[in-house]
Amino acid sequence: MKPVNEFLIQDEQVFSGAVSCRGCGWSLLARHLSSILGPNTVYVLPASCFSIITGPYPLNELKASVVHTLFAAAPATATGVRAALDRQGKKDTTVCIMAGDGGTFDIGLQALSGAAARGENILYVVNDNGAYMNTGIQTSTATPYGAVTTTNPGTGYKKSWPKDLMGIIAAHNLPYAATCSLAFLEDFRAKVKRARDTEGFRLLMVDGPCPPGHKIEPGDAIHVARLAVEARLFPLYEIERQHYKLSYKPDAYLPVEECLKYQGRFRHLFQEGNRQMLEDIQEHVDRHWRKLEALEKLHMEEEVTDKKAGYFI
Ligand SMILES: Cc1ncc(C[n+]2csc(CCOP(=O)(O)OP(=O)(O)O)c2C)c(N)n1
Ligand SMILES: [Mg+2]
Repeated sequence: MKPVNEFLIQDEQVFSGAVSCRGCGWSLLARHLSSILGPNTVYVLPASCFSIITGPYPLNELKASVVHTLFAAAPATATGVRAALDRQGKKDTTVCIMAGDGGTFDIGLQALSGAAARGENILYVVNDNGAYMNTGIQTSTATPYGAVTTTNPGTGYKKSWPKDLMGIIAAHNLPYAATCSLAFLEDFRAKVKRARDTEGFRLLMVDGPCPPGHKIEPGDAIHVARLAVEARLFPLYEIERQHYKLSYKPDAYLPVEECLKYQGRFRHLFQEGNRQMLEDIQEHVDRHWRKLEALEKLHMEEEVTDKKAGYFI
């Protein structure tokens, strides 16, 4: 028989009393991630909300070792940590970066690309909450089209599409990369396990609920995260050496507005005269989904051909 709560964490790797906001994705992410990675892990943290949440010693949240580093430098720092551990023969210690979207899509992108291209044996986890939340909700290149932030206020809402980080990552030919949602914990935990057990540079991108930044009720955080997946705003998929595989295909077609309407950062989209923007977002989302489906199909066709040719035997 399955336990009543199959996600009940037996061996907590975080201390109680996190200083995160109510409904913040960072704490839930850290709790589940660390429960799988275990104590034999070194976390490398560039500046983000999580630097504050995990805190300086002795106020640390994570029970494992933590290295706080510069905004732009987490993959370079992690490279050094990895090399030092390997030199000491500690090859089974996991090195895990936990970074925000600002530290990943923008400021740390060059270091990320370098470490990924070198194939460093590092797990990179990015909590994509769609803005520089820790310093007061400034726009990043992950901020969704149409969102209001403090640097895109009022009618100056963001008018460009977010960067396709996963596309950039796929181009690095990584052994494993995946998108994850805290509303789909079983899927998230399975991907963390797979990433943990893969050698080389791995990346997990997690949709990060942020009640103050997204202007949602803390109690709605997971519900909104679930709607983002159901509406295909945040599709769940895995990429293995440029081969895409969708992890979840929603049964019903849920319009994007069913998710956006809960978030105050999109409130203006529902005002008179702004209907076209909602349609533009829907079209963008539909096109991206079709692209993912096409990439998945390509992968399946290649696999059939490869099997016929005997490559996988
Ligand atoms: C070089 C540098 N510039 C600016 C900052 C200030 N700063 C600290 S955290 C942060 C926001 C980080 O945003 P993100 O990476 O998205 O993580 P989040 O706070 O949203 O979790 C900024 C701008 C800094 N620490 N270092
Ligand atoms: Mg952020």
